[in-house]
Amino acid sequence: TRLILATRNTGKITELRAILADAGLHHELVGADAYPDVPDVKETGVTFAENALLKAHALARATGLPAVADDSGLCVDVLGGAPGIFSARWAGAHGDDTANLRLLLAQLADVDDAHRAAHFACAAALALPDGTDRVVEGRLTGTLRHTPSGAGGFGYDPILQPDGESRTCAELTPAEKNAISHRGKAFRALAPLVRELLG
Ligand code: ITT
Repeated sequence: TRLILATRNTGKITELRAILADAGLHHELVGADAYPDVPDVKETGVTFAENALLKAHALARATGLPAVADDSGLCVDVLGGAPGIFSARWAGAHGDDTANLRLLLAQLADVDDAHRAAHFACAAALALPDGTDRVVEGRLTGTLRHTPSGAGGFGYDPILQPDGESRTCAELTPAEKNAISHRGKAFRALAPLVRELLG
């Protein structure tokens, strides 16, 4: 069966292909870019789960095929959970990872190491054309560095150092990141639900 990945974020797509294959899902995975006529859904939800479901349902409805979506972000304790669901457009323009990271570091410039706790969160949603859905979440906790380090991954990876690690997420190999990441946890939990509903 064909399974739509309801995202245009290439960093997510690369990770999802590896995570879903490792979880034993062998569907033909097609990114949202394969359906250019389907307009992007407005992410009007107030939680990661709501937004992931909105994205999955929009693609499933428009294509008539099952769709999975990822809504994710970085939640910083000292900022009351921000940027959270606004992580992709924290500095204004949607998806400007460099500007988002730079603004966040500026906002945290005076925050000492003891108060730089944060976590990545990911909601993984599955929607079928008939409206059936499932959603699960995963987290990766850590602390935020003062300066970026590493060239792997995407987004805020160069500043998040997972608990128990001496490297940032951007310094981990892709397999190391997927083994502990919010996205890895969420989609490994979603995989059996996909299998149950799609076979
Ligand atoms: P789609 O809606 O098309 O999936 P998007 O990039 O707009 O793509 P989100 O609204 O879920 O997706 O925003 C996620 C943002 O959170 C992303 O832009 C990153 O800045 C950040 N983020 C999510 N997962 C991350 C990860 O594993 N490492 C670093 N940053 C991450």
